[in-house]
Amino acid sequence: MSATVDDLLEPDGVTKVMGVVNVTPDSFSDGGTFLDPVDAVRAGLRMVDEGADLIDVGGESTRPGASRVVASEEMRRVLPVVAELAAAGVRVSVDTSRVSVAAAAVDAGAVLVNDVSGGCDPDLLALVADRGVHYVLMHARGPSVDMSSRAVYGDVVSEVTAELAARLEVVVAAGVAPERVILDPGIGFAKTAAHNWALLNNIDALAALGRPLLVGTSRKSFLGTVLAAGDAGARPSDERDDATQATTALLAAAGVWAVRVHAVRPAADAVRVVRAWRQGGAGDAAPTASLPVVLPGTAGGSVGHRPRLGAAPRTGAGPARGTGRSGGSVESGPGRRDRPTAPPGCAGEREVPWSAR
Ligand code: PMM
Repeated sequence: MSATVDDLLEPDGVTKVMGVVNVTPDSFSDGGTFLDPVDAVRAGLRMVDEGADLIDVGGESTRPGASRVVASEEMRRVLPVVAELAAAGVRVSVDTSRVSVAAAAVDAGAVLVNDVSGGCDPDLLALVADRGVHYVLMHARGPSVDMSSRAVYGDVVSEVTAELAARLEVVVAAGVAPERVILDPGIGFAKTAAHNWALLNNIDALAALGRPLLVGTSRKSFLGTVLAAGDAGARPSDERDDATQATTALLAAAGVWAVRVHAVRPAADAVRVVRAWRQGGAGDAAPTASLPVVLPGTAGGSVGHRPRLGAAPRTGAGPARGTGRSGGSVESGPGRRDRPTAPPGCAGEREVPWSAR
C-alpha cells in the first residue's frame, strides 16, 4: 500500500478494494470473528497483503434489526484496531455514524469516515469538514433496527439518486469539500432484493451525481436469495463469496471507484482481470487515463461510454426512470420541488436518531 492518502480518489482507472473488518459480535457477515483486536489487526494486515487498498473498521453491526451499541463500547472495539493498522501504514476507514467515535478514530490515524447514516449528524459533518478526511455518504433511511419498514419506493433508482443528491448538498453545505465525498447506494439498507438489483443494474444513475462510487454487496442476503436451491432457503452468508466476486467484476466493469468486501484476494483478482480485459491483456501495466472509470468531480460521471450492463426491464422495483427526477449533481441537483426537506431516516417520531450517543 504505497499510495498516499491524498491520491486515494485520484482516477487511476482501477477499482479499489476496501477490506471489511467488523470488530463486532453480531455482524451478519463476520460477526465474532475479529472481536479480539489482535485478530482484527492480523486480518486487516492479511487483507492488505491480498490486495486491499484500504481497510474499513467497524464496531457496530448494521444488519437489519440490529440495535445500537453505546459509543464507549463502539470506541473500545475500533480504536486499538484503527491505531495499530494506521501505525503499520494501512489506509484505514472507520465505519461509524457517531462523531465521538469518528473523532477518536481520525486522531488514531483513520483517513476516511464511512457514515452509513447518510450524513444525518451535523456534528459528524463538521468534524469531517474540519479534519479534511474523506467521507463516504451512504444512502439509508434510518437506523437498522426498523429499516426494513422503510424499504418502500415508487422508483427506487430515481428516489435513491434524488435522496443522495439532496444529502450531498447538505454535506457540502456543512463545509465538507465535495472532492472528498464518495457516494454509496447502501445496498441492503432499507432495500429489498429487487431494490438492490435495480440499483446495481442502473449504477450509472448514481454515477451521474459526479462523485466516485463505493458499493457494498459482499455476502449480503440478496445474494443468498439468488443462490437459494430448492427448499433449502437462502444460501448462508459464509457461502456467498463466489457470488460476491461476480458483483465485484461487474461493478469494476461499470467503473465504480471501490467495492467493499470481506474476501479480499478474489476481489482484488477480479479487479485486475477487469483492468487487463479492458487493456487488451496489458495486465499490471500502468493504468491508462482513458478507462471509463467514474471520475471524481466529473459531473455526469463517465460510465456512459462503456457498454451498459445488460440493463433488464425493471420489475418489482418501481416504474422505469425518465421522469427527470434522477441524476443531478451538487451544482445542479434535482429540482427543489422534488427534494425531500426532511431527509428520510434522519428524523422521525418512530426513529432512533442516528446521532443518539
Ligand atoms: N454495508 C455494511 C456496513 N457498512 N458501509 C458502506 N459504505 N456500504 C455498505 O454497503 C455497508 C457499509 C453491512 O455489511 P457488514 O455487516 O458486512 O459490514
